Amino acid sequence: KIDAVIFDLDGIITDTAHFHFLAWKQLAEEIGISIDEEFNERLKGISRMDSLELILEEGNRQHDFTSIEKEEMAERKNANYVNYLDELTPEHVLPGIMDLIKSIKTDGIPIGLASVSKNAETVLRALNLVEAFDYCADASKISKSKPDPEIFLTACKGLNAVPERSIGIEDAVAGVESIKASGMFAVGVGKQLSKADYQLMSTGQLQWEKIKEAFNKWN
Ligand code: B16
Ligand code: MG
Repeated sequence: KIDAVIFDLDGIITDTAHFHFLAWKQLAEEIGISIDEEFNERLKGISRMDSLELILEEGNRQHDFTSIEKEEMAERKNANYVNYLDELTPEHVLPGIMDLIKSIKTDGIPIGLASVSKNAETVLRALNLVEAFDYCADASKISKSKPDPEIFLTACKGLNAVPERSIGIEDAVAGVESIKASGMFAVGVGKQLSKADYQLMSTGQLQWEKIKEAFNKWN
């Protein structure tokens, strides 16, 4: 029996991971730090302030700014990111996701969201997907971002689901670690995710029957 399926947002439901990258890249360039897509893998699933710290470390500038300046930089990045969100429409739901959600619902299994993004609700609204989720963990009430299991455990709790009987779907290294630390079955979409219990290269390959099969073997 599967209690719940819990989705990550950025990079799984839609490609906002790319918008986060563009916004961080611009901010980093403003302070003379250059970041590439490979470095960006480390920012996925990491909270806004923790992401900024990683970027400052990358440029060896972690001691150059006051906390007020850091807050201001994080706000600037967010304003830039939110601008990109204006372009988001239901067409930007990633391939395979709508069918997957439909199949899970047909089986009567509750669906949750485990995103540490404070913009998660705005994103779901733009995608017209608010109704699809039975429970969304509130990022503003989470004290530790991924790889800590807090966000996935909160989503499980909200759905009355036992983690060991639930499935988490993630595109980030820190996200897969968070799922595994919670005790759930981890579906990883993308490279560098060998810690996942079931790994695919793109959301278009997500098939509910195959995921169930893998979960049953693991369980
Ligand atoms: P915000 P997820 C995460 O969302 C993103 O992967 C990460 O890149 C971002 O920094 C974080 O949310 C915080 O987002 O600045 O919008 O609050 O992967 O947990 O859905
Ligand atoms: Mg993600």
